[in-house]
Amino acid sequence: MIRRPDRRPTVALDLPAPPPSASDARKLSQVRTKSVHFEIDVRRLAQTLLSRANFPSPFPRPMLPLLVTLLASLFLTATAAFPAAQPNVIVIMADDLGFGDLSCYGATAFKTPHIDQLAAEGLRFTSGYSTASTCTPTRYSFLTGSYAFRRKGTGIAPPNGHLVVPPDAFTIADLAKTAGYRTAVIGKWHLGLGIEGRGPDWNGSIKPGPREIGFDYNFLLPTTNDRVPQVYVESDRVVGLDPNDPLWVGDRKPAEDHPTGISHRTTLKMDWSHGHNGTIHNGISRIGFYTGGEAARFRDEDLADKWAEKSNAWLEANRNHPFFLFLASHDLHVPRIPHERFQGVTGLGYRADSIVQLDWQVGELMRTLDRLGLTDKTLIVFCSDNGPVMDDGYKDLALEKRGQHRAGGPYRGGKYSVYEGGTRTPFITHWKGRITPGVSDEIVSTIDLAASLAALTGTPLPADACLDSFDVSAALLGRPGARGREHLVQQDNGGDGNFGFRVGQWKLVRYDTKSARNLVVEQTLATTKVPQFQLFDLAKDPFETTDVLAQHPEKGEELRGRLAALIAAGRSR
Ligand code: NG6
Ligand code: CA
Repeated sequence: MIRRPDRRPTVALDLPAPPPSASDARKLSQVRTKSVHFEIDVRRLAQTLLSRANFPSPFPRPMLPLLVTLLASLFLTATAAFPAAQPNVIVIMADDLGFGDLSCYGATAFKTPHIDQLAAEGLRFTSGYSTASTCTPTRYSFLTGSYAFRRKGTGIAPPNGHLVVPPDAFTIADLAKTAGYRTAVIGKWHLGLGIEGRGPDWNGSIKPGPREIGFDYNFLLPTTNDRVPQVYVESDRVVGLDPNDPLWVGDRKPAEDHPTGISHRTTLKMDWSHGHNGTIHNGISRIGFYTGGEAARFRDEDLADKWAEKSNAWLEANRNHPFFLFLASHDLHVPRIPHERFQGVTGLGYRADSIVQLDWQVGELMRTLDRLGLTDKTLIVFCSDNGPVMDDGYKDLALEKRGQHRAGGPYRGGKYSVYEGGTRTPFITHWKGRITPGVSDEIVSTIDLAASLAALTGTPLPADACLDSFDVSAALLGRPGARGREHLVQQDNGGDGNFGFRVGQWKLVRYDTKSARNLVVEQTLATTKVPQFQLFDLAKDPFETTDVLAQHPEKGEELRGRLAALIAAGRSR
């Protein structure tokens, strides 16, 4: 049975803590103040100690729970003045950001000073991974703690796609709520909305969505900005929609004379290179078609400012309460249209300009946390949803203007591939006063944030949820001797039997399709033939150039067997 918390959105006011009840531990885990948070730990600790202690008790057994509660309450009264050990948590997920795309990860062609500061004051991981090499499966596994390849239909979500996280799944947002946090997602969603078979009801109540899977608040770009429609969804409604101008979204041209990227190509402000030739909005043609909702449509240029505005407002409103914020930037996904003030700042084209915009946004967030006095109470995890791509469908000169910049850094392959560059991405943790600054080589993945948050907050994970999420919290905080994952599965968009399987220095690459997409990032997007199985020694060959399967057949067999068993088992935790 999956245990789910109360998903009713919590209000923005600080409510007084209800009195503790010995009979309902679940209720206790949902109460709303930091001081009571702390009491959950004390209660659990006291219970554990009492149950383990082998001393003769002067009290009859049935009285023990009451005694525990009394002790806990006394202890609580005595310690309520101390701050809770549990941090606020902000996960900043960038889009298509490669390992080599930040100056703290070796980029030299431009600077990312705010993210560099985050890394300099925190922990910079050299083996931090997104779980998949495309967006939807990484986000699915981040939220559910289970590998996306275990569930059909978790590949890149289409414009009218339904919510791919089952509403009865236990998510990281549920976990945070169970621990008493307020929860929000702001930014790119791309996990579908609405029920299966119907998708989002754009003109009505868009449910289920984030609020049905554990988030109190959401302000979203529904899919990606190269997909229609260009509108925000707040709670369960399209923002600013005029009921007299309903929004229609579809995958067929609605009328013969509907202007598209094909019929009106010469009018576009950014031309497409493949796909992306449907409805035109803001001079850019998209994947899919839509009409109406004119008043609700946004400009691509304003997305980052909107995320900053909304996240600042939400942080302000929840400053006195534990919070969990999933801040999902759209930078640097296509169409890469940074705000006018960032256009041209790097001289490397809009792809790099969008990285500078992302860096600005991180700076804004840090400034807000400082202003609200929350920097030392907040764990920030900065990560990406997949590796880099140059030409992802628009002629934005990413390739032509890149100069010496290598988006994948020292790794081969990018977005869509299971080579290291597809998922080994920037990964930084920051918690002022708690994390000793440094660099970590431990293996951590975005899928581990659920189990790690459970450990950090002292909240038990239901046994049948978060099936592939490991508690790497000690590694995330850089505790001496702490270990990350022992093994890691990398996947592409899913469904085709393509996997990377890393165990320490060894990496098995399995391509059941025998073809790899985006193996070479610095060229027009292409597919390359590859053997079904390859083995690489990442310690000697981080770029995965020399297949050593023939030299180490037993290692290859071992990893093939382990990967197959792990897939068949349905879980790895
Ligand atoms: C692909 C799109 C690509 C991008 C990707 C999703 C085409 C030809 N390509 O299908 O442009 O949108 O989906 O990217 O349509 S992701 O980062 O959200 O996974
Ligand atoms: Ca992405």
